[in-house]
Amino acid sequence: MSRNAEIADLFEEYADLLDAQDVQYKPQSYRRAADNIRDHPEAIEELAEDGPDAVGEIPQVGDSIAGKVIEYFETGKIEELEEERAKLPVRMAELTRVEGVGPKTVGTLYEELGVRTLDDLEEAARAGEIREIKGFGPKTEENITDGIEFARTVRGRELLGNARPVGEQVLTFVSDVPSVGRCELGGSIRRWCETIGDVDVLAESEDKQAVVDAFADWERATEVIEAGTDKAAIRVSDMRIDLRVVVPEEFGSALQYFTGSKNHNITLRNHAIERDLKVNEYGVFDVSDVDDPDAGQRVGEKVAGETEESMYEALGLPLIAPEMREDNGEIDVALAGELPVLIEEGEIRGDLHLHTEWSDGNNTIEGMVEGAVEFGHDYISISDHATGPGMVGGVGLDDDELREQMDEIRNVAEDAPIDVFAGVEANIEGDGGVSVADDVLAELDVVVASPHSGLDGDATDRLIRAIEHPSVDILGHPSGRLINQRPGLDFDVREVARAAIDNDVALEINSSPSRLDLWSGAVQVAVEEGATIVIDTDAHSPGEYRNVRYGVHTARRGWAEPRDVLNTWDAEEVRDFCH
Ligand code: DGT
Ligand code: CA
Ligand code: CA
Ligand code: ZN
Repeated sequence: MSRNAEIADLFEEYADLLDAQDVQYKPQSYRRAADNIRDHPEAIEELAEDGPDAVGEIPQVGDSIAGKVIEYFETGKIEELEEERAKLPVRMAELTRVEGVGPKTVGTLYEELGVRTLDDLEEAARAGEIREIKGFGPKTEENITDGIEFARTVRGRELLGNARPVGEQVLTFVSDVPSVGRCELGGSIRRWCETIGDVDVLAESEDKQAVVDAFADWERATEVIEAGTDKAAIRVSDMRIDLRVVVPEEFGSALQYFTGSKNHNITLRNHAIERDLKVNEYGVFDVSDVDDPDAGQRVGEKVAGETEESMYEALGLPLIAPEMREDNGEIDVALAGELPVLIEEGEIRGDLHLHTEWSDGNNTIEGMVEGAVEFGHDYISISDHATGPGMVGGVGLDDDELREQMDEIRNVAEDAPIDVFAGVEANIEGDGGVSVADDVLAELDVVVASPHSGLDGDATDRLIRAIEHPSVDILGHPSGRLINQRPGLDFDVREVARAAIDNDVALEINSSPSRLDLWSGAVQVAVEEGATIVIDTDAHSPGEYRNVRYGVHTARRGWAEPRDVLNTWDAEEVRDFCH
């Protein structure tokens, strides 16, 4: 597991800090470098070992950036970044979480009002100071006030897409500590929740102290929050990592307990009590001959604990996938022997929503095809933005440009080793209309329609009208939410799912970590109704094809089976569905 994302984050922060001070061009080049580092298939720490020239092989990474990468691996910091941090001592990530507040606004607010934190920002807004700044005004101030409230409710929870790579790095590190046998992630990150409070890691070892010590000494830890005899907590990449070390006989029970969710565990415990069993982090115990089952943690006869499977088996249940452990009826369904056979990452065969430099993507059609071949897809659909509401700065293609691009896609498709469909991502207008001429839509293979504007209020009718358009095949990121930034549209998921079924439209799980839209609860309703789901990445570069796993696990959280998901089907079946 590489450290590419960690380095990319640093350069993005650097770009934000420069942007905030109105530095021209440089931020853009740092952002491009960050994107390419994040997407690069080779581990950057290994390139760094080979020296600056090797790092400079990454596209858009010049001598200066390569030098900073080397500096970071050698000294643990980048001097120039430290200087910028000192010049602008603000909580950039926290402040830019407020919708409508970007790095430039943060720079201005710091300069004019000394705003460093969310609290400062709220105080300034409440005192009416923001409207006084040149170029701001009462409307901006009002938007900021609304945004702060939302930003507060999400403070401290990291996106799964940021937490998961860090969690996997921790796992690799702990697994390599001598004496460690099995090692797994637990908690919300193992259940693939869309946001993560802290990262839980569980290891088995007969030498707990040695594992705790190695963990607390990890070079990646920026802080040791606590370190005891069998557990410790450190901070890595601004995230809290909790480690617990247990003996092998209790690994399964501890993993089951610390995976949660809390409510799943409570329902499981009640189920156990009805069977004269006691379940906790130390095992499953038969307490039928015990006077007081609450007399201690390990009372009764131990009947399971070494593996998670044995835990569930002792309770008369098949193993329930971590993604399903949310107390949504999974224990009853498991008891009835009716657990769904969940979709798996390897079953995805294509991607039907992605962008090229024809709109706001950063690669060519050929480049995206090549990336898809490497990733192992059988087919993709090129779906650049159409012009329309929500598309700013001339990003979207008009009808003529879409026709021109269609010719180009057909050309590329002829020589491609996989199926390449001609698609579009059209905008859903305020009344549910679709922002591309009907005759153009009719010629395209795959039409995605998504909301990009007017992203609040109830939108059930608006979405259903878009679904009813005869050419629409996929409802893209249906709510338009951005996790931790804006809540997006409200709609009746069941009604939208029924309309989708009636009109042969697939409902998208957009796998972009800040979207995950549909979210798991909505997927569960849609799948229960019998709707078809499609798991897309909305990739703007080939590296983003990898994000599909976040969509797959969101689908698993919504109990989806492979047949429920359009892009587990073969290219011919997909072509038929979208005809
Ligand atoms: P997070 O970290 O807020 O994203 O969510 P979790 O689910 O990872 O929660 P966390 O880290 O507080 O605890 C990890 C697991 O430990 C949790 O999923 C279930 C278990 N657990 C923690 N506290 C309790 C509790 O009070 N009762 C029960 N039954 N389980 C608990
Ligand atoms: Ca946790
Ligand atoms: Ca925890
Ligand atoms: Zn898109």
